[in-house]
Amino acid sequence: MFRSIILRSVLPLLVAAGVVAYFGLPYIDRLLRDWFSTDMQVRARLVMTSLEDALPPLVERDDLAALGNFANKVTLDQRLLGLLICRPDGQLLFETARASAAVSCADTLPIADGRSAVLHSGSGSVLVSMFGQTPRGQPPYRVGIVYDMSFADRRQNTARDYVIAFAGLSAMLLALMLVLAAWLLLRRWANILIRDISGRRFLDDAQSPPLWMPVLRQVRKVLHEMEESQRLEMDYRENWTPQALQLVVREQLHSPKMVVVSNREPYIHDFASDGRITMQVPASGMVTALEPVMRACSGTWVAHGSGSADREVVDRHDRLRVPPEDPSYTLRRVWLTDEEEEGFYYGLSNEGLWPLCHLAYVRPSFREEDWDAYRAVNRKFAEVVVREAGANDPVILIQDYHFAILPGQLRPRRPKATVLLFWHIPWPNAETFGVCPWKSEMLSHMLMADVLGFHTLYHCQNFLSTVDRFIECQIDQERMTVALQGHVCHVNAYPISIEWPPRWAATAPDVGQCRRSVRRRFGIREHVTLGLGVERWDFTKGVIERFHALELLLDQRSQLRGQVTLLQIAAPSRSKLPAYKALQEGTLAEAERINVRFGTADWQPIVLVGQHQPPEQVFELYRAADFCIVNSLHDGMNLVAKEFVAARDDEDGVLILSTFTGASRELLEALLINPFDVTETADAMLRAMQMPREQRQERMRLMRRSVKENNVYRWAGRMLMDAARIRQRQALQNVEAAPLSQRRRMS
Ligand code: GDG
Repeated sequence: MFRSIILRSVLPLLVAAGVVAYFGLPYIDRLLRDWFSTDMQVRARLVMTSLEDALPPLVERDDLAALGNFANKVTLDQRLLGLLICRPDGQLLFETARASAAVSCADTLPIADGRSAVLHSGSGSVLVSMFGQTPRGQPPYRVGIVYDMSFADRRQNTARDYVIAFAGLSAMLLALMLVLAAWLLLRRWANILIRDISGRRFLDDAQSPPLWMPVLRQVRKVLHEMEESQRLEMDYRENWTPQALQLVVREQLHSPKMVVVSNREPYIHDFASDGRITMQVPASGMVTALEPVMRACSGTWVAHGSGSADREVVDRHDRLRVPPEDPSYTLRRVWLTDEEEEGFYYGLSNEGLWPLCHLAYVRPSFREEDWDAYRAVNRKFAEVVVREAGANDPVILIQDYHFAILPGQLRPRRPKATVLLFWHIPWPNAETFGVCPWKSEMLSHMLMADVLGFHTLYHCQNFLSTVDRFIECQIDQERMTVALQGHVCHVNAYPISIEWPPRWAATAPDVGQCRRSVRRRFGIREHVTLGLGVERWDFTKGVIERFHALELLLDQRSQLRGQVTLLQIAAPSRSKLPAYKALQEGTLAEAERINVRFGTADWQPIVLVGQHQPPEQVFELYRAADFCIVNSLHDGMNLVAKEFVAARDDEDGVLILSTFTGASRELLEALLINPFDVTETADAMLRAMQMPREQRQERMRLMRRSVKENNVYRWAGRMLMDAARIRQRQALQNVEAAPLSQRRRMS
């Protein structure tokens, strides 16, 4: 491109300058010569005027010596060569030495009186001006004043050199200006054109290709970006990816400081029995969902450092970069005392709010000291978040029921922050929530968030009617907003999901191999149908209920004994709490009872693994199973169901799913059951065992498409796009509210 600009504009200009110089120089020469001649003539006339009075008596006396002296005085001017005095017929009367060397009286005959002519002699050119004199009583004579024209030649040459240099330089300068103007015009044109086509701004200042980059390459680069961006925009609807999410953060939120806050940390470091430090990814739906989002967006994740070796691996600011294999964000650990953990985590969060929000019929406990600890820990996190957020207007994503009052604690400290609170568990109806002794304080603090997210519309509506019942505020049911003390909170449903494609898919063995390896590991024979359950060991997940359903099935259909095994992974969770301890004991006892009742030497109806499994092994289990059962009594979403579907790239396997999970709103091709109905659950197990392969595949195909489209990048992307819209609206309101003088400064 640069070469072509040179060829097309600079060269023609230089050629034009050459042509002008070639044809113009003789003209300039003539012009200069005329100027000098005229100048000489004027000078000659002046000299003649000064001679006019003194000359006639000297000529009359023929006093050559006096004439010589007189002439010497007059010809002090270096350029004046001398004088000639001739008779009109060419006879010499007098001449100075330098004049005679250049010209004779005979040479001057063609020059009329009062005229000048340039004559050329061996020593150079001279200008001779002739003046006729007719003194009274004397014969006429002519005075020739001879000027040296060689200085004019020299000047002419210098002047010509200057003219050529000036013309050349001007041409160069013009060419350069032309190139620069063309460059800037093209750049602007390309930018405007592309922006017009796309309706968006692609070249923001930070991203603009450097000025020196050839225009065509710049245009190509911008077109490429546009194409990429359009592809990502199409992806928004069908195929959300980490790149699409990054684009939202960059383009719509303008890359703010992102801070995620949760109780559970994504990586836990513990001391093993031999003293080594081990690392574990906890069994947590929140971590499963948020971790890939943070990998894509980066930023800081603030969480409770709960591992026994957590302090060993952080820096002096309690931070460490994760994930260990490819660090892309910062984990900032917050330390809690045993008392804080007791009241905040075990107490109010898991003995109060967790059972309150899940209709699993476990009675919530509310203790004043737990509430105090809850408030204190929220305050502690608020301090850390404010410090980590640094900037004035960060985006803060608060996770779950552990931090219901955090939005209210952050708002006064960071009024310009965009605060999102996502509630990972169900929201009960107003009546149920009404039993919480601190409901008003909790709700009004929650409403200080800008965005309040739930998995389903149903939970949103429950929340709005709870707020309506207990808080003095303005609710816009249509827009789902709540205005409280001048702050507007947007309530919306964002169904959470998992990363797509799943991380382990690239390295997992094929399904056949997974089946063989899992069966070998757990002693399950080839012909036995393998049912799978994977959960955090929690009373909401319906583990004992599914055992009862299997028992009923085996009881009613004795031919199925020896034909089906339920492999149950139960990762211990909140084991300190009485309800969870009782659940674990109850689960173990029920599994044993059923195994004793039906089991044989080479077959067990239930294989219960009460231990946390590495995530890649969980993935292998999903691939090995014939059916997966998710019969939660109540579940915000349930990611196990989605993980099972995502793991089945062989498009096989049956999902049994509780209608009391958020996931059942999306995975309609699962066998949907009421988990409280043991018979229905048992029937679903039977259907799963008997379902023809084509039907299994058709259902799985449809569910896979749904999980792929509604993946976790879409979940985060939709929330962040809403956050971006709110930020833009707030910025506009600030501008409109500002006094005119301030507005001018802003713009
Ligand atoms: C809450 C809401 C909502 C389980 N055992 C192991 C293990 N897991 C993983 C699963 C899954 C996660 O734990 C459980 O996710 P869920 O969504 O089922 O449930 P919660 O932890 O209760 O999560 C829930 C979720 O938040 C997200 O919003 O869906 O409704 O209750 O990813 O794979 N992971 C490993 N070993 C195990 O033994 N590594």
